[in-house]
Amino acid sequence: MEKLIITAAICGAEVTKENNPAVPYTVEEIAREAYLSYKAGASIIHLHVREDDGKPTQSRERYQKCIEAIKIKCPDVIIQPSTGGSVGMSSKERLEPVELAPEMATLDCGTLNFGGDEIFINTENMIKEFGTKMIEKNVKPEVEVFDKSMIDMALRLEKKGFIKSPIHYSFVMGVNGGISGELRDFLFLKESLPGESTYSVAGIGRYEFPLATAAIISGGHVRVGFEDNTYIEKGVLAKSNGELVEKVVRIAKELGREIATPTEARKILGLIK
Ligand code: KMH
Ligand code: ZN
Repeated sequence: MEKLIITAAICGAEVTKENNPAVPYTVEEIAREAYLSYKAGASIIHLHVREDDGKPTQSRERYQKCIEAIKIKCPDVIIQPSTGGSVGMSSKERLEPVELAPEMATLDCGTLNFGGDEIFINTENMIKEFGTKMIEKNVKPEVEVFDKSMIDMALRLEKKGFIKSPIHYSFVMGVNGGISGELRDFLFLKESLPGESTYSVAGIGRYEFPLATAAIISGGHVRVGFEDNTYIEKGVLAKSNGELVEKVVRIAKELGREIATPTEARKILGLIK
């Protein structure tokens, strides 16, 4: 089996310091959380950024500052900005970090309810626009899958030339409005992928570690972090994103799966030959 790529989603756009005081907002806090994750074994940082007061932003300048600060502490880590941003942002805003030509960025492949009255909008034309921009900037997309239909959309757009193959997917499972975090649904997603694909699994809340374990034993990759879950175990807040990554490393070691370095992750994802 390939080595395990661990992605740390350190910040997100929805989780706050009220959920867990260790959620990073400032450039320094974001760089520190990235470093603790990297030191623990993460090779990819899935990055959202905030203003100092915690307000989510897609500002290119803020991303630039955070990326520079992360690179000082983690020179070889893969940085994957979000183009999802937060619910309600325009396409133009969301695409801002792609202008920096990062190695990777997320590509959300469908619209879904996001709890209450929130709708996370990703129309077909938006996905085409985002895919085209990523091809132009030579950015590898990570296709975010909140439901099975998003795999089908990515495959249609791959055929039409808006997404390059092989596609790397991230199954984000257990969002209120998306597919559940049950094992049956994970197997359904995984078995729907063409053979050359790679995929990572992010379980929301209590699904984080059970789905990480399922991904480890089935040859997938894993995402953990405060964006998805702030608890290290039931009722106990994690002290840092690093602590969540350490737990995945422990599970992987017990199950005989080695952890990929950033260079190994680049090879697995086709970022380098
Ligand atoms: N914050 C969510 C609305 C992504 O990073 O591409 C979208 C999200 C997905 O987090
Ligand atoms: Zn995200």
